[in-house]
Amino acid sequence: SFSERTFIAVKPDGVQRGLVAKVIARFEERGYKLVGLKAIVPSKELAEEHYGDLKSKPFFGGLVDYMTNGKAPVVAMVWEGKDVIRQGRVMIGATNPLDAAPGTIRNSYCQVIGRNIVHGSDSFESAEKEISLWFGKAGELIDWTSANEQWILS
Ligand code: YYY
Ligand code: MG
Repeated sequence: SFSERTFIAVKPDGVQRGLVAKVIARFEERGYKLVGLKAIVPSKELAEEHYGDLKSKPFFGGLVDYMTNGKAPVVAMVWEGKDVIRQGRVMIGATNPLDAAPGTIRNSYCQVIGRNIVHGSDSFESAEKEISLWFGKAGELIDWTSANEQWILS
């Protein structure tokens, strides 16, 4: 059956607040498959490329600093499954936590836009770009078969 991959990251505020497991649980419990995971303090270059489409925004400098200053790492992940790019965005909720629907990650754990704890790719194109940016090295993503798949997908 058709499946796709998305890039999901717990940002440094989420790591600092001990919310890594909560974020992972949402994706794991829905039956999505974890194919890549690492804790990383991204370089400035990586963060600037990741948020490249926001370069002209007034918050860009602060955003890059918060992602890269090493007060906590980013927990970077790739999740695979049906419609996971769009579903991941729905599960995460609106960029501004005050607009995020009840039950979403940002509604459950956040109050302000600049500390919204989690990132998710917003399209197939950004998923491709972000996965290769954060997991570009050979062997960092694992192809494996979940024994649960037949119960989740058939
Ligand atoms: O994809 P998403 O994270 O929901 O929002 P983006 O519009 O891509 O912005 C990325 C990131 O930038 C957002 O999660 C918080 C931060 N940000 C901000 O600090 N202030 C804004 N007005 C807009 C976004
Ligand atoms: Mg975005």
